[in-house]
Amino acid sequence: MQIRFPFLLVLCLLSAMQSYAGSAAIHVTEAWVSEAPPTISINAAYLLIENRSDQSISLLKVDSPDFERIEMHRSVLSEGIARMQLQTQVDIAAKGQLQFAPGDYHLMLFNPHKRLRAGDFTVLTLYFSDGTQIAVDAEVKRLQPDHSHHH
Ligand SMILES: [Cu+2]
Repeated sequence: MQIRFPFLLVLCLLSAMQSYAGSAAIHVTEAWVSEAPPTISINAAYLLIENRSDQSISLLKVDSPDFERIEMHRSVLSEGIARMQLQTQVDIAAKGQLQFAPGDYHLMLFNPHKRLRAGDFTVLTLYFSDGTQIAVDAEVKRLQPDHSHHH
């Protein structure tokens, strides 16, 4: 923060942020979901998790009312072939951040209850090891054609 607010005002701002995001320590931003082709019942989702606390925190589970099941994956290159590894938890270091992005960590969203098109929104709820739950709105966006083969 560039400007020095009076202390009480800062406290008010902090508590407002806390009630909005569910946690002062963990911030989840840039959430979006890739639009799936009409015949595919799997979407991928990406987001940025920031851990502002002094302790490492693990992401344990993600769910959404619009999907039957969500898995945490990481894409790794082995012998020239991109493979996905299921992650039972994803650690975010103290004062660190983790970017979920195409070709790296991502969420796999299975069996949408309705077809989601670009411009739609869904809610992703993230469950962390410290008990924090954070729900974020994720916009559905079209992937660029040259990224559509990542699975
Ligand atoms: Cu995957």
